[in-house]
Amino acid sequence: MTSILQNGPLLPWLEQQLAAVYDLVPLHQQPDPAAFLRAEGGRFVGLVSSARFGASRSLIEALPNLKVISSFGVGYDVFDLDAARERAIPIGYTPDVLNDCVADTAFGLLMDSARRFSAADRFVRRGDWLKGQFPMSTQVSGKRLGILGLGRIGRVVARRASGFEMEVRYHNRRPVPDVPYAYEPTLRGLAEWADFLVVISAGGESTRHLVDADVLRALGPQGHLVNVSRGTVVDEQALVKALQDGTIAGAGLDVYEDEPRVPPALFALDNVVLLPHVASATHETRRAMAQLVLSNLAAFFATGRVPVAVPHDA
Ligand code: NAP
Ligand code: 8YV
Repeated sequence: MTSILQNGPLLPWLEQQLAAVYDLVPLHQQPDPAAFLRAEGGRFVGLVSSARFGASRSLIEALPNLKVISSFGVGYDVFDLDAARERAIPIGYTPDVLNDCVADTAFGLLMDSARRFSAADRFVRRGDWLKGQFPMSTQVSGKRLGILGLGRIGRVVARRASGFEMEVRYHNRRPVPDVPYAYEPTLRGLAEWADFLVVISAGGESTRHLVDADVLRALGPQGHLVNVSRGTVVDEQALVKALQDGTIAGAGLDVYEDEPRVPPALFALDNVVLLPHVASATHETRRAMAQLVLSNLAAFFATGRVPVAVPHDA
């Protein structure tokens, strides 16, 4: 049986499917993972991991016979791509199948931040409706939507916006051909123009703290920020301050800089909606992601190729 190392917990259904076909060993269940890797690292030809747990250089180097990695998730910011490339190890991942649910979540957070549904729910539960009216909120339809990262998911967010008659502009490093949305060459310019700024770029070093205090000032006191990308893209301390002092009106967050730790200062604020990184977490999407993890591995062992792999130049 082919030996596959598992880094971090996965969907139970996926773990069962993997264990039925491979000699699957969960590293996180070993009493001393480092000692286990020293003793047994040579046994594994495959590594299965996720956008949450990734694979560090030291893990990849501890597996001298590793030939393939298969990840549950589309973000690859927690994988050491150089370490994998040096040994020509392909990294399977799960793009596209999660676009709809992540875009839906972005739009849900946008609606919630503007219309204050979560805050209104808390108001009703506290019994405050018996004492008076909930304050008015902000209209979404017909407004301006800025998208940081018009990639696979960003384009679906833009399509959702057309149902709300919103005008869409975006910022990437490069303009995207064949889209009907205006390109803003700077993120600051996009934030200045937008009523809502949705962050759905890639994570990693190249996007670290792109949304900083200056960008939040440009978004302004009527503006709302939504982040479904990675916590690292937003300077979290600057965001907390901007929400506290009214530099921006509100925010909807699915991701944080140090998950699962959320800055406690945010718990006290009524103008921020906090989700625990669940944008892709529906039964349908998670099953489709799991299928891709399996089919990427199966194809590699049958043909030597991973059909859906992180691009070589990523
Ligand atoms: P994608 O198709 O690769 O799109 C990424 C976009 O980010 C591209 O438009 C890219 O444009 C832009 N970008 C990358 N670096 C940039 C930079 N330095 N400055 C400005 N724009 C930059 O990826 P996707 O499939 O849409 O996924 C996007 C990300 O969403 C993933 O990487 C992941 O981190 C996150 N995600 C989160 C969840 C969740 O559960 N919250 C779920 C799925 C995905 P250029 O290359 O032209 O700059
Ligand atoms: C993952 C994600 O489900 O795909 C990504 O990049 O962030 C989520 O869809 C989550 O990180 C678990 O791996």
